[in-house]
Amino acid sequence: MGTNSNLDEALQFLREYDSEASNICFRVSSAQWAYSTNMTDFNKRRMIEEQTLKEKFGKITWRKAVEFDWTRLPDPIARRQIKMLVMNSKATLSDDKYNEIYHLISEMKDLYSHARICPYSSNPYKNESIYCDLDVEDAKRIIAKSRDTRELLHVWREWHDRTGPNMKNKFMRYVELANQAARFNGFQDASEEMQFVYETPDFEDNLAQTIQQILPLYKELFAYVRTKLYDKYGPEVVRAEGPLPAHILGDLWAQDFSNIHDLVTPFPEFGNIDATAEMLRQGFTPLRIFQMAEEFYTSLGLKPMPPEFWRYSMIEKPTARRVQCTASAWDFCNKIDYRIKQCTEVNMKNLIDTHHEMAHIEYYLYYSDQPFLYRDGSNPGFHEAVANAIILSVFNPTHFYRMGLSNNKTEGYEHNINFLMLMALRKVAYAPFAYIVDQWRYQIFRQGVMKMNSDWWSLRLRFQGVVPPIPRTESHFDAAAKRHIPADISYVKYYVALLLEFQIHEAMCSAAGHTGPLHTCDVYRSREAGRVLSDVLRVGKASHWQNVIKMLTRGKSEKLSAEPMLNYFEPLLLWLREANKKEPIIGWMTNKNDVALYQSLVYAANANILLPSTFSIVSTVIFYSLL
Ligand code: X8Z
Ligand code: ZN
Repeated sequence: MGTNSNLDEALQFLREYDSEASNICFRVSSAQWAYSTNMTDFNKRRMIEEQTLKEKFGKITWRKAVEFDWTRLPDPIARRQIKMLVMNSKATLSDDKYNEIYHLISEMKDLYSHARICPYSSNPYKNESIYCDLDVEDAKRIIAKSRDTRELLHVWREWHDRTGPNMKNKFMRYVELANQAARFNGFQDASEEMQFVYETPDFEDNLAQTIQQILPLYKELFAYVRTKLYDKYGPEVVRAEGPLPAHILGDLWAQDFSNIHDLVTPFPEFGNIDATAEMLRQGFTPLRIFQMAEEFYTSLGLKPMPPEFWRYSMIEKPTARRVQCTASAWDFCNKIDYRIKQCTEVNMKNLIDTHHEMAHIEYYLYYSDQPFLYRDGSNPGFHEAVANAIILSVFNPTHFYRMGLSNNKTEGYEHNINFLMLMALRKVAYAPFAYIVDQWRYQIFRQGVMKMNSDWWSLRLRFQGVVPPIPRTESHFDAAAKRHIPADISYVKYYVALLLEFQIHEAMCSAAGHTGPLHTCDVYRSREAGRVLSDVLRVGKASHWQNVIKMLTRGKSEKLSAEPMLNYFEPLLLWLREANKKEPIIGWMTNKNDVALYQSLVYAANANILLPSTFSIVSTVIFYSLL
């Protein structure tokens, strides 16, 4: 850190930074947009050139920022902004190492995105030529739809074997460099640095408390799902009181169980929420879906989409050129240009996704008057939280009824329980996964890379009750089967977002004067709810996120809380308790075979001796890192 504490110079530096950073952000976004909506080699080259310029700018900015001693700047706004720039940690590395870590991340990302797997063949001896060209989307689709456990196992194994092991060495070097960069910045290691953006010393404790609050509900859900899967697949695949194997939960990472909702729906004869048929019957178009989403926001008194949005957004898949179809919302950083890119099809999922993406645009519009560094969510979870909080109102039988998309109010008890079950398979099932991904990363940064795979599965078993479907060793690297690990993208923000989503929903519902169960609340047309939301959006990152929660909860709390989420699922919890009455174990009983599936090295309890394990010797000499 430097010694300059002259406020005028700091303010001048920040003014220049603001205009240059906005300008560079505009150029990079424009080049990225050009490529994403027209994937030519030329556009790709231009995009890479602009991104390289941005990286250089980042490094130059950091050099200027460290000349200041931010701790002694008298103005809190300038102090916080300069601190944010200085703590852009990787820039502290030497040029060689800085380039090396970015190169490693880009290589790992390439390995992940180019991973391809072979399709399942029920008869491997049949002489047919097999093209091993299935990508992650194909793998996800098969795991979601197939109910053939041999096919599920094949796809699960292929995906995990063709991603992690190729990246393991690169990842270990990346851990070393990330830790070095963090230490240069005065952190103990990269885990401390990853948490720095949350500006809260007890952040990890706050998270640990919330997951403990959620786990009883998760365990009820888990026990119920296990019984249904046991009925479907039998004792060969599912142990009656044990954890569940990761390949039969309908998701490649076992993070979201909603793809198996057909197997677990409490009252199948009552069906579930689905507006697609009605949308088609009414002749919906992509444009009408966008107009409906905009009307949702203006009904809350929020801003309409600006003219540039309607002129330049890509709301349908073009036929004449290759585009990236993943839905996304764009801020071009010039206070004029905001766009959505989405290959909209007329169905309920796209209706929901459009509302979600447009919430991001509302956020951009509301914080556009903040300085560049504060044009962001209050913490990294806020953007997703706000967008998903809106979805809790929109993806809701009450809302569909009000919008003329369902013809009866589907008020009955059974409908409600079916709906809450679907939501729980998405949200409650996701909680422990979202929590452990960065718990694992923190552990690796702190304790080293010696037993990365068994650390991963220890957490999976402890918090999710999930085990690998086949034995794994340290030659595997199963965490890297999830894109965010090779791509160096923090994950705890999704856990934070999950909690906040319900906190925001509850606050808006209470402002709207909603009475009755939280899951039936739809804030459509409530100006009061809109005011609560716009107050959050306007702040951007200018204030500590705990102040924003305080504002949201009218001073009642400044913490992340699981209470609103538990409140939302309360009727389901009561139903699950009843449904699970005969279950001897709510949750899962772990035995030594579960642990033996992934502990390739067992640790002698009485000494630091590492013994190679076989499945038979795993016995009392192991100490379990389990609950
Ligand atoms: O990674 C994503 C988005 C990009 S921000 C596609 N999500 C997490 C995931 O896929 O694991 C959205 C939900 C959680
Ligand atoms: Zn989003």
